[in-house]
Amino acid sequence: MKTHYRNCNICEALCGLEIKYEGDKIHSIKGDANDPFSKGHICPKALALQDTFEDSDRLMQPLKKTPEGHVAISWEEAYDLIIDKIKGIQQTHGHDAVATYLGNPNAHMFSNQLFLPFFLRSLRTKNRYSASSVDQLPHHVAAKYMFGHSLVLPVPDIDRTEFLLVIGGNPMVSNGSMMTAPNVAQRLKNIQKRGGKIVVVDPRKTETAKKADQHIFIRPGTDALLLLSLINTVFAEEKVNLNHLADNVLGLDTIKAAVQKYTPEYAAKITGIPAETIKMLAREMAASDKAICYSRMGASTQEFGGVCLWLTNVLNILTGNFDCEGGVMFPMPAFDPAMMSSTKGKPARPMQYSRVRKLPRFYGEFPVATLADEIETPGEGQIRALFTIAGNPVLSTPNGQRLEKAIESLDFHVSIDIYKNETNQYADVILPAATGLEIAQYDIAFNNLAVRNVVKYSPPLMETRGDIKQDWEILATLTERISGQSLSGQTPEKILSMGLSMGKYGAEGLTLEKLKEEFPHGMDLGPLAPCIKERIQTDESKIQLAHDFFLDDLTRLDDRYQVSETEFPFQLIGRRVLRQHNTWTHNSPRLSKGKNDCTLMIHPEDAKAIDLENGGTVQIKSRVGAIQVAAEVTTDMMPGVVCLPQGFGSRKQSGMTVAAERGGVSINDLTDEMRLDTLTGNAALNGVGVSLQTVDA
Ligand SMILES: Nc1nc2c(c(=O)[nH]1)N[C@H]1C(S)=C(S)[C@@H](COP(=O)(O)OP(=O)(O)OC[C@H]3O[C@@H](n4cnc5c(=O)[nH]c(N)nc54)[C@H](O)[C@@H]3O)O[C@H]1N2
Ligand SMILES: Nc1nc2c(c(=O)[nH]1)N[C@H]1C(S)=C(S)[C@@H](COP(=O)(O)OP(=O)(O)OC[C@H]3O[C@@H](n4cnc5c(=O)[nH]c(N)nc54)[C@H](O)[C@@H]3O)O[C@H]1N2
Ligand code: SF4
Ligand SMILES: [Mo]
Repeated sequence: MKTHYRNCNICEALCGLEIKYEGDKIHSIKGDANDPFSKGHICPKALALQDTFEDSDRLMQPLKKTPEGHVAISWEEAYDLIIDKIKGIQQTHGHDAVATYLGNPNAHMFSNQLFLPFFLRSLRTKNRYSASSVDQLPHHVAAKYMFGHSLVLPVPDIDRTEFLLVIGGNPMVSNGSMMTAPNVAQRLKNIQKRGGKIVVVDPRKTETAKKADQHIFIRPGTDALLLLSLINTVFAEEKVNLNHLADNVLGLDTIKAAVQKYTPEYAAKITGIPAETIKMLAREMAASDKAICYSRMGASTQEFGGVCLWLTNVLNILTGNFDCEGGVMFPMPAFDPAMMSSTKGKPARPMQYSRVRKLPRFYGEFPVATLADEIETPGEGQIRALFTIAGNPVLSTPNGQRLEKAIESLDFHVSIDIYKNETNQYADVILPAATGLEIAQYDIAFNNLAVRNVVKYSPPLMETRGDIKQDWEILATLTERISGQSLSGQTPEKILSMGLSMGKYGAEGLTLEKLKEEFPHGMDLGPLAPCIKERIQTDESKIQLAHDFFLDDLTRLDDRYQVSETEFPFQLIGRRVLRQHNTWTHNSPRLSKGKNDCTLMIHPEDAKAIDLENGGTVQIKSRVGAIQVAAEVTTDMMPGVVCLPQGFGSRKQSGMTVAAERGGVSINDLTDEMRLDTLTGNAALNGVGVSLQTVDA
């Protein structure tokens, strides 16, 4: 029996694993007690690493679509077919006729992150899309405007804070997001043990809210008002404290004037949070020199995501909790993407807008909520072919049913995935990729979001089965064949090694070789430390507090609350479940057994009003669709708000037999592709207007 150490790459928490194995047989996966960051912690989802490795539903060979369904072909035939079709389509209809969609697992594979840029450049298309615009895009936009780079992202120093205000995040289930913190449950508990306080603002009394000292219900989509009134109070009560940032911020007076009308009394009417509670929160944020306002999915995937993430930063800065211990700080990663791709001097504003709906293009991507428009609408630049790479947008982006039809109508669709899923079920070619234990592991994205500076590299553990290739090898071959240019034997390790040597710790002797040989459990590079001067990349080298880009959006915010959606009296929000990750772990038999998680949570009064009993079937209708599901009547919900999990709804046609058997409904058959944060282009997945009707048994 041998032992292997690596990080779990399923979610953002980076738990160290200790894996016992013999040949290609895995005996056990446990937490690695010697990992300096996770110290032995893991969650049940780590089992998915073994289950996907052993899964007989995994794709084992390239597949080609025929009238009789998908049939296995060789890699050579697959590549020839793809190159021939893609070149043909681009020659006839232009480069933009080919689009790409990158899904979430790309962020968890350093090799994909390093090879995708080559591939994307080779296609020379501006039609790029990804899961970012159904997730964290507002965080990046706020970062670029305020700090000068979309990847210079402030991270909560939760190990030293005394006051944590969580807006729209549920770390007890998600294990933390835009905040890499293995065993976040223990870290939260430690805040309370130190005498600190946790407050959760959420339309549902979540698993995190239940552990917190205080939970505050908020009407979905109104967080911008809450944040404006918090900042208003900080000014009104003369509690602004910039600390060491006094000479490093611009726009203080402008922000003061802008928030003046958003009093707690005004915000109370819209958010449903009493004015006194808002004032208390502002005072608590200002009173502590170790406080954090942390906003996540609930704040970013709504109609004012951009404004929310901007104001979150502003609040942390004005209360003296930015770039300091116990507040929020910038990590200093060993492989530093923000340093390697400095954007100093490049404008923050979008330089282009999408063809059909004129939505902004940030960081080379259009919002995925407009992908269907761009496929369906004829004219120059219409999308006719698509690469989906580790993504399942039919289940994960708004109005999935419309996108499913649009994708089916494409001239050509290529998918690189580990499964036949709901999105690639009609793909002309599906290329099978290695995953999890079969790939080398390093965490470029999440070291840049971690609550401590850490670093770890692990080689692949298992040989891939069947005729599977690594994503990056597939991307490299496609790149070379499309562009006609050689990548000169580049490998992910060569690029990683070079990047490490260019970074801060490289100068102190850290190399990939050293990591491999001396630090199999990973290496702790210390707690986060103030580093504003080294990180800021704005033209003035100062933090921009009050950019017109955000200020102008407040007019849209003011107008928004003049309208109420009466046809759809309830507001739908999403949730994550502890034992599943997005759409793709549902095929793990061990994770998918047990009670039905796919229920509509509803407050007892709302249920009573429509004669709905616990366990009864309810029809949910939105502008875009209708679905039926079992009800879970619970006082955890704010009245008027209902909640469905995301990631469910596996369709029978997919190749995931366990998931399809279990079924469930897709929340994105109800979410509306026309509801967006128009400022950033991020989808407004939360706060969707729906109507409910009890279905007679
Ligand atoms: N309504 C609603 N919708 C949401 C959300 C929500 O909260 N509410 N959450 C959003 C968020 S945060 C996200 S990140 C997105 C996710 O959206 P997507 O990224 O589109 O969805 P995933 O389920 O993560 O899809 C990952 C795909 O990658 C495949 N895969 C897994 N590992 C590998 C690998 O190693 N290589 C390759 N090539 N493929 C692999 C899986 O089989 C799966 O098909 O969903 C978003 N959608
Ligand atoms: N177990 C598990 N863990 C995961 C994932 C998973 O699928 N399963 N997915 C991973 C991914 S891709 C991501 S991005 C992260 C996400 O990590 P989190 O952001 O922590 O996860 P969510 O559960 O989506 O939390 C969003 C919260 O916002 C609340 N909310 C909804 N609307 C509003 C609103 O208008 N205002 C406020 N204040 N709150 C609102 C919801 O009730 C919910 O509790 O989780 C990651 N971790
Ligand atoms: S918390 Fe995330 S990283 Fe840790 S074991 Fe679970 S899925 Fe893996
Ligand atoms: Mo995500």
